[in-house]
Amino acid sequence: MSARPARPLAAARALCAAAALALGFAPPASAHVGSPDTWFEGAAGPYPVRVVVRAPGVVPGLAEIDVRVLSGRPEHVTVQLYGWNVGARGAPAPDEAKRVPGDAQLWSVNLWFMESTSYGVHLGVSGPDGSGVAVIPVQTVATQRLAMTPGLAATLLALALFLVFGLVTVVGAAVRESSLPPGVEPDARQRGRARVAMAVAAVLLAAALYGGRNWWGSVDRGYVKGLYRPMHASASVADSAGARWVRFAIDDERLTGRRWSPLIPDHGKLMHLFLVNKTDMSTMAHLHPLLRDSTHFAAALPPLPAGAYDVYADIVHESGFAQTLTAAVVVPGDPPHAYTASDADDSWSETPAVRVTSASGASCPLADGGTMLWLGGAALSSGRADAQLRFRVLAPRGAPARLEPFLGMAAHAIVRNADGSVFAHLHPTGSVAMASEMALTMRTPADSIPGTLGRRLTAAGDGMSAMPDMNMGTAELPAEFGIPWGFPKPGRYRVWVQVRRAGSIETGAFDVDVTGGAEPGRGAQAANLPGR
Ligand SMILES: [Cu+2]
Repeated sequence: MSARPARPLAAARALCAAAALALGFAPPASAHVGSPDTWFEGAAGPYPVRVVVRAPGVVPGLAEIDVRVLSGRPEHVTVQLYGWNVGARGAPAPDEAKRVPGDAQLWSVNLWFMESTSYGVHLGVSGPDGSGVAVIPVQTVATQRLAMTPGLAATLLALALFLVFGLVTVVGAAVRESSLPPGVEPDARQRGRARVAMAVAAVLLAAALYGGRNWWGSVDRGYVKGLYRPMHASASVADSAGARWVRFAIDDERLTGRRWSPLIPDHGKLMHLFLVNKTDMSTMAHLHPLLRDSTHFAAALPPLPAGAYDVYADIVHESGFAQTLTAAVVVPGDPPHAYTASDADDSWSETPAVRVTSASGASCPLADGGTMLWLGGAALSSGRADAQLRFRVLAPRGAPARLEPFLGMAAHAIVRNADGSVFAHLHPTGSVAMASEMALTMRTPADSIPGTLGRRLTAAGDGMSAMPDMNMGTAELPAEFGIPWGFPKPGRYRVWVQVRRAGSIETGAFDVDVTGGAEPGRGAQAANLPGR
């Protein structure tokens, strides 16, 4: 007997149910709001790479993948799509990327994403320095319905009219004179029969067109129904036992009576909850709520200024599917309450933001007396894979700061635009959720039962030391770091950057005016997305 599961069908059914819940019911535009592209920085074996996957916004759709091999002598760059629950045998053959002329480091390839699901893009790089693979989590969801251009509609309509009238004419001619010897004129009876046949043909064609229109409409409605609709969530503030709590509930009616696909910890936390002051973005809190049950979370609320707040919750499913849920909450002004953090890594910031210019960058004073520099010189909007926001942190006396890992990362950036239609949580590794990368990398065929992979990831030291390139331990980090990202659309953004120095979390805040026209690329489509 083999050691396979005794009831593969049952396991498969459970898996499908989990997939339906993680994917079918909650397919967001990746782990972010209003920024559908995936940014990744990591290593494919000996080759450091920076990658951007431009989401097509429709499924099936063609994604554009730009790969920058930062050093080494690559000869081949390939990409291969693995569905989250499908191994190498279920993956299509790898596609070869081509060099982009005029840029020695840049490679590009277009890839079809056929389903709305969680994919691991396996990026292979090989050459005389050896070969290696990086796994980039990409979530494909349909976020838009492409409209037909007037030109195409007019052309199709003209062709259809030509075919309809042509067919009716052919039927009439066939009935009228197909059986006549050459040169003989049809008589009145034959003309009459032809008119009847043409009328019948016209009615049948009209019925076929009507049926076709209904079919077109139902396919269209089905597609629109399957479009991204964020899971409904709500947040509230409650005082209990002398402390103030912010509660977060995932209360979407689509979850009623269904099992919720298991969550896995990202940076060791099941949920990262961000509160941003709605009116002026002057306050940002980054909390890690405790799990009350599978859809209810609560965190001690820091003493934030009273006001209306936008709430963003980052979660990752076992399938590697990451999503950001949104809600809103009003923080009341009274009574003053005692605050004890419910999670040691919770933080909030009222740091006044400094304005960034693309030429000179900006310098933001930190609470510990040090400084965070936004390094100038980079474009504030970019369509290619070399976009990176760069920062340097200085200690109070101006020397490079000795940074420590904060939640397993050198830095965390939180980006929100002025109207709240864009929100992103980024790291030096890009926009991908670390937990997604781990889930897609560590998944084995034995993880087909919901919950198994989550337990294994949790057991692997809060998921922090499970992968070699993420295991920073307590090693000292460089004072300067880059965060690969491109702003998805023009406008005013605020960017908060969090690092840890001497045991405390320091937050820098920057205001950025992103102009349009700087090679908008596919990002221009994102501007049309319903962000939330
Ligand atoms: Cu983070």
